[in-house]
Amino acid sequence: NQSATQPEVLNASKNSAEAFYKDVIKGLQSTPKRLNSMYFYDAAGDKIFQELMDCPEYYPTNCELEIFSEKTAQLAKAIIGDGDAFDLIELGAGDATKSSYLLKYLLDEQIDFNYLPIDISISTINYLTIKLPLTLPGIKIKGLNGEYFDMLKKAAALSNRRKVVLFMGSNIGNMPVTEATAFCKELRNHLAPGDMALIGFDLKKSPKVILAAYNDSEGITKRFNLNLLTRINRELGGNFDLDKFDHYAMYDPETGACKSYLISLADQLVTIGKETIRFVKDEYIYMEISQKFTLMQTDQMASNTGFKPVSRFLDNKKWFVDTVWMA
Ligand code: AVI
Repeated sequence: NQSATQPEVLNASKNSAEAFYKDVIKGLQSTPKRLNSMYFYDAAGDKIFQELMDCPEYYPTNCELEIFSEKTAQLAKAIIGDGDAFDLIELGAGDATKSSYLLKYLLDEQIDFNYLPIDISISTINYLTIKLPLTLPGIKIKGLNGEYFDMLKKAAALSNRRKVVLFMGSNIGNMPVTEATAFCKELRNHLAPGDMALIGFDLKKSPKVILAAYNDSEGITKRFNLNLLTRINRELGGNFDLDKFDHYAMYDPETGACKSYLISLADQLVTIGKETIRFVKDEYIYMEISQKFTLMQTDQMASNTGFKPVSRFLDNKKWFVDTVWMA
């Protein structure tokens, strides 16, 4: 049976090139100019993000890795419920390094679950569906490539088991708070009572520590941001000159917003397909928000969006939290 041995991937991004073009043009024709950081993750962006996760200043990955590697049994206990089979759905799975601790534990304990990683990056999904069955024999995996809620709908159509949705890595921080709230509400709408969400939030801490993570000394974050311009050049026929843009990051301890910008170093015209975008010197493109939270704000987010916070897991430094919410 050929299909049993093939990685299972569902790909819903048919019109993705057109949507990417429209989004980029709309963002760059807005005042102020902006680009959506969801487009950071092409194959090159995935690689730069890996480098970033290995760099000493970028702490969130290590904090969450500590939680998943040292508190695996407690995490598992929090999501297993009464022991019935469930679907473990991971939004923005990345390379699943952290969740693999949980997956291995569940497999070792012979818990019946399906693992459904969802990621916007097809290269990530292809990698996971090939790699995980090798490193975690016996895992039942189905990769879903596309936007989170489109794929959650697909996941719901595939089974009516209890769902546990992982949304780790402080990915929720890449939305402004109002959008994150709307996101959690929509997530709740895709779930039934008894389903769960495990969400990773980066916590407020020393502003210097936070800023350094988004302004690393090796310039990896700068390359990560500039890579989106390279991607636009390649995929959308753009002519950005990367030497004419610099990276600027700032953290506001009051609001908890850490923001990244690309600053135009000159008056310049950039062509993308049939559109021309004018930049004046020092004009910025707003690239990304990485919102930081207090524990109280995470609880408020749960109750404002129809969830009940049931447990939370922190790293030793208390820099990062994985919260478990019940729908
Ligand atoms: C994926 N996301 C949670 C990262 C973050 O920390 O906001 C993306 C990132 N951007 C710059 N560094 C890392």
